[in-house]
Amino acid sequence: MSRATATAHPNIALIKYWGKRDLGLNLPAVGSLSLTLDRFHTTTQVTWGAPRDEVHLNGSPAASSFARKVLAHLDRIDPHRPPCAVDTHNSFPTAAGLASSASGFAALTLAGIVAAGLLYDPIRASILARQGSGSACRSLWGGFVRWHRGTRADGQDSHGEPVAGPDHWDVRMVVALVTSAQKAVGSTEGMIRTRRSSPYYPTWVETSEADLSEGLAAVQARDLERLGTAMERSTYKMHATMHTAEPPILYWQPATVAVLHTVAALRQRGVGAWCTMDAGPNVKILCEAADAHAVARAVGEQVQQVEILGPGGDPTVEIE
Ligand code: 2P0
Repeated sequence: MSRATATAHPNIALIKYWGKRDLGLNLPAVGSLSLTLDRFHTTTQVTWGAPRDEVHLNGSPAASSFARKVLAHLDRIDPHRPPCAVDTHNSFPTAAGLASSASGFAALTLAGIVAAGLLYDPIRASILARQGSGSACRSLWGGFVRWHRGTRADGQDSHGEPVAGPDHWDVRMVVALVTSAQKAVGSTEGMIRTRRSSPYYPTWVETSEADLSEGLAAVQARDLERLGTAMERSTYKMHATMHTAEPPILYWQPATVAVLHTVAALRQRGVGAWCTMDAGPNVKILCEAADAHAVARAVGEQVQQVEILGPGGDPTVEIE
């Protein structure tokens, strides 16, 4: 029996991943760019060689669909593995569009590899994490991370790559929590429906490469207006494909729209702040560290909770 505990941070996409070119291997239709966050984290302990397969989430036995996904992921690490026990905790709401699957599968991959006694190689780990949940392949590093779309059918060239560390640029993500309820349409289902039925989907795929180049250049130049503008464009285009799917997928709540207007008004007054939204109603606002408290105050009345997060570091792992 051996045991390892890993901690990984979620990441928020600045240029979005939406759509799969291969469902089985979780290969994306587009490349993406993210910022790994500090403070929020998933901690996952894997016991390699337990009396039986067992999965706990936030202190309780996990639902069977969640447990199946977790155990299937350990099978990817070693198809001949012994029974394993997994105990995982999120320091923030699970499955509410706050990227818990990203930090979750990154921590599970890292803890699983180390508990199994295998050599840890971040690129190999990123390829594995991607198969658990696409965005997880970006949480194997801190700071700004690019996910290469790749072209190979076996997915070996589709993984994360660190672009700039957390110290490169001291920006903030103000997370405006509209609700911590679990989302009605999961990301995977949403992506499949969008690809199948939205007339805007081909345009989303065709134009994403230009947004990614723009985002990468803006990060290198530490140009917030350039990055914020590209991020909002990528967000609105992604949500346009959801809104035009059949049946439509509308994650936005009234408070989501209220926050979007508040941030646009802040910008009119000269505050550099830009919005992004994922597969859920919460809004994340990118701004300078010096403006974060003013932004949080401006949107605070409109939502349940506001959190200010900065760039986070690499995942960590300990062997017991
Ligand atoms: C992203 N999202 O780039 C995009 C933007 C949501 C909207 O990655 O199906 O949990 O497990 O690969 O990674 C959320 O989807 O989806 C996501 P799967 P994942 O962050």
